[in-house]
Amino acid sequence: MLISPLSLLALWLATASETRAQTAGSIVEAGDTLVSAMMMFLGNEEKVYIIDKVEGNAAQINGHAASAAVWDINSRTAEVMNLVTNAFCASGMHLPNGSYATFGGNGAIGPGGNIGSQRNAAGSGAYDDTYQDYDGTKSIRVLNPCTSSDNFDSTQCQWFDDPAVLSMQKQRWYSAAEPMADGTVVLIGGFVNGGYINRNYPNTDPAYEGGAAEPTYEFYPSNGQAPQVMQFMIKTSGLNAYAHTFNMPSGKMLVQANYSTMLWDPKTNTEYPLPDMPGNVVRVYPASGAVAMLPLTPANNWTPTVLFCGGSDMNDEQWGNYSFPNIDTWDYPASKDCQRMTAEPEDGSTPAYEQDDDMLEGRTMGQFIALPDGTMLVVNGGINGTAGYSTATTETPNYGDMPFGMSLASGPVGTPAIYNPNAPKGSRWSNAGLGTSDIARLYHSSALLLPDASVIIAGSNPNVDVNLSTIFPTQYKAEIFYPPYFAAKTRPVPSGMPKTISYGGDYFDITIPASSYSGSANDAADNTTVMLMRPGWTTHAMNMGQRAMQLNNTYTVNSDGSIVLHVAQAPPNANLFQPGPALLFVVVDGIPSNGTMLTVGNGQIGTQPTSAASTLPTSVRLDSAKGSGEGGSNGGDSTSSGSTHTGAIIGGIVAAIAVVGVIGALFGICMARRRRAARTGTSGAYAMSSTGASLPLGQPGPRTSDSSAFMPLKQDNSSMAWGNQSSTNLADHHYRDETNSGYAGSSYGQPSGEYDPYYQRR
Ligand SMILES: [Cu+2]
Repeated sequence: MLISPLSLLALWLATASETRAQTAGSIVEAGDTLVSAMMMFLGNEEKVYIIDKVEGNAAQINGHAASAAVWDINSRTAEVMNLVTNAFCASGMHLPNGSYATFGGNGAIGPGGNIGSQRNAAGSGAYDDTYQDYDGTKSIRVLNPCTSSDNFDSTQCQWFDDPAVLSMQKQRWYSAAEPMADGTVVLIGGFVNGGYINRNYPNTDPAYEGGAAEPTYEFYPSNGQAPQVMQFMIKTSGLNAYAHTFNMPSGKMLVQANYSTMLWDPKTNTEYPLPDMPGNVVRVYPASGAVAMLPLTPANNWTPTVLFCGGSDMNDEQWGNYSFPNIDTWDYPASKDCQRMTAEPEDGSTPAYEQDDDMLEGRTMGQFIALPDGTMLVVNGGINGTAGYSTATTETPNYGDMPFGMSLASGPVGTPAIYNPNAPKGSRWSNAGLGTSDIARLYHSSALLLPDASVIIAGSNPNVDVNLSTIFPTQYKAEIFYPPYFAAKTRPVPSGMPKTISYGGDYFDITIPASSYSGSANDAADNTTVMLMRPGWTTHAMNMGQRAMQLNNTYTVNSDGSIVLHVAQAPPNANLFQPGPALLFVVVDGIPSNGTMLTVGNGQIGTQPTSAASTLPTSVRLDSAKGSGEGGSNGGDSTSSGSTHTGAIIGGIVAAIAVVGVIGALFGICMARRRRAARTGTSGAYAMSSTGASLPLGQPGPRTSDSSAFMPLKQDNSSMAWGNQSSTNLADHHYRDETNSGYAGSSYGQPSGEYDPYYQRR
């Protein structure tokens, strides 16, 4: 029987979603996000939620440009969602019950990033008639993640976004967000309305900048306390937005901004200075270093160490002010410096920065993704410049002379790199076997660990509004990066994964069948880890709340080759891994299972129940037991990439692919031509490389946007958008939890669940 090549092509296309090659080290395109992915978070095992700033996205919802979407992991397709306030450069965090909240943003804006057509008394945008967005500077937006079995049109599956009901006490743009042990989120600092860096120059009012800076912190849910000034925000004035904040075992927070570092007690507002950042490398926005906590493991007794890599060592004057930098940042190399900080050393020694291996290349806007094999992936960013966008710098006052359009960075780095925290110094970084993307991921890009242990990479728009023709355009394409462990022929398929993890208490059992590994069962059991992974809330090269924690375990090897893992609960200190959603992976010989979404803690805001650390039975070995899985696992060797792990179905259509090979080849040629055209076309060329070294620095590219339409979102105090913000636009009756004086738990929140507007309706 003859089957036409076209029908075979149709068959191949129809089954393509189940036959995706998952080649270790590769980066593959993964559909469109509909809105540019300035922010993402993993809602559950099916859905990634995406938020953009308000801009002129073609995708519409309710008669206006959409600024939010939900992306389905299996189908790699997105659907728009409705947000009504402008989440431009907000922060975000999970809540203990698995909901997510995003905090603050910008005023209402219209086309070209101009202030919305209807203004607040202070002159910022209250609403815009075209984009139909509202002021988001105080917004608290809450989402309860849903799955395909839910009705996405129901209120419970949509964003709650009503500042008249739920809002912060202060306007915050680029605030930090970090949860305490009881799940209460601390919101720290920010700009009032926006800008390049958070100061005027000269800097005569480092606390408030005439009303443009917000040096206070507050809590969500509110404890009723008025926002308090954090002195550290004044000390670090200018470069203090999106401060890096990590809760420490004591409940103090490690806070890093500008050149400064401290431990801070959020309950008493007490500051404990730590050493300055060596080399005066700035890691916060817009230097935007890659910063993350290293995995918490039994070997380090779950002692947090934070790794700071890249950013910029531009000097104080070069940084400029609210309007723009004083220098042409795109010519200034980003830092490759890495430093470790253990702020609360186990041995009680004095905390100090420790020089770590340089990255393979300098990066601004590089981003760390903790992987379940215990390594740290860095993706995205550029080799020169900073985050942010502008129509001018002091050195280049005319927009038409800016070589990369509004982008203040250049030299996008398309090749990821992997840092192994346990490798000897001098050998911690590698990009061997890792592919290179030709999609620039600069300002407003993002990345996130997915349940199958791959990584979604999306976003990038260093432009004030949607611009599809400039050199670094608004980007809607998502990509998936497959880490080296995708070279494994067999992935573990554990059973008995729990739905909750407590702080201390009885251990639980997870079974690994013999088919999940090859070789000696004893060896496999010895090389198995159970990893609790929180992908976090990603925006601006950060994953707020990201954590990786190895749970203690012992094991029993059975004669049939199955391995029963006896797994401890999380250590009995909720400061280490704050309550809320996480993925649980079983990792055998460096090869992770799929992650199971679960809840750490009791799902409530409030003091978390703790018990004594789990007591584990002694391991039982059996020399004769062996695995029956297909061999050739990569054993965690990150250099052995290049082989392919695919679903079984792919073999069945090999013949079909062979028959359509000619068609495919023709298709491939067309695509290659189009890609070449895209790279070398009139929209301006840049070369992606692993180092970005071949970039045509200073080479002007044409641009199409109308600079006269651009109004910087932030200005110095001469701008009418500034002055003391009276915040008349938003209800001053910000959200407060109910008073419950009888509750003896946390003084920072109430256990009612009312912090989450969805809670009582679920
Ligand atoms: Cu931003």
